[in-house]
Amino acid sequence: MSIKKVILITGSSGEIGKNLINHFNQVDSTSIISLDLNPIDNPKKVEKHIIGSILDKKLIDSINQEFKIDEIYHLAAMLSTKAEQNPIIANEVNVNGTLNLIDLCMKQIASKNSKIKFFFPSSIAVYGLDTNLSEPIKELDYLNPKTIYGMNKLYCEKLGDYFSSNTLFDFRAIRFPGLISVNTMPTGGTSDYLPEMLHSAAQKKSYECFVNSDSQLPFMVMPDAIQAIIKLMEIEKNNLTQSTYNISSFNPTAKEFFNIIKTYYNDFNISYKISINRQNMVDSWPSSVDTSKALDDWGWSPEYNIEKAFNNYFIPYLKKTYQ
Ligand code: AKB
Repeated sequence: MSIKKVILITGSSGEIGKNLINHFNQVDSTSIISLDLNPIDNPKKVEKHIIGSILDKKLIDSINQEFKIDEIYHLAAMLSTKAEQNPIIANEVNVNGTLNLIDLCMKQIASKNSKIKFFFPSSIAVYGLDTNLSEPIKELDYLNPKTIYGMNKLYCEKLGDYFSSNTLFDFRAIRFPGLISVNTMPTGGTSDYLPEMLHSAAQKKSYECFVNSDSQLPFMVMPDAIQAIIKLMEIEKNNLTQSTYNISSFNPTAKEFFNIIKTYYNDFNISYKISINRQNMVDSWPSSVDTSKALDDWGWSPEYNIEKAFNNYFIPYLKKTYQ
């Protein structure tokens, strides 16, 4: 009988977590241990769901005692808008929580003397721009985050590289753009305006947008995000020239996205009530990122451009869900 790969997913009830569990649930050779402050939708999809905090060191230690873990997908985090409202708590969750999971890896390596892979979801928030730039931003450019969330994510990237001096600790990270999912809604993010807009239209509601109509960020659909995580984690380490990569697919302004939605939901209306704090965050992030290193090192490119996203992903699902 083949031995199953044991993976631990933190933040398993979040947007990426839910979709990652759905992916691994289709993979027979994987045993999922999930950890979140909240219950998960379908406990049958995982070997064991643990309700608890990544800050609970006793809980993390009990996980270390109970399981021999092969991979960790550490998705638990406080996103940018909520983090900016609670910077001290955000730092505790986003940094010390991550350190607790890295410490778990060190203990796992010490006890089983075998490799452990660690996936870390970084963010475009690690970039800090004072003016809007049209050229795509590369991984080493403008690493001057203006938000606590971006600072947290950049520091955790550095922690991953630091602990990789232990060659059995295999740290890999993606700087996610805004993500749009049909089956989940974001909470506490700043890029939430596009998914919120789309879901409002699908529910025949108007939408009050918290950033101005010219706001422009890189985005991608959730299926591409999940496939990118899998692809990055499966590629042989010697193909990678760095630990952290940009990925993205499309970058419409809020107005452009609204205009496309309008072609499917012609009664949909939008208004703007700008949140200056959230506008400042969006304005400090790049409108586009250079994804060539992900293509060169691990062959990644998005399956969904914005046209395919609407025609093959958003509309078929949303029209069926909100008939
Ligand atoms: C957020 O808005 O905080 C996240 C992100 C872009 O990292 N969605």
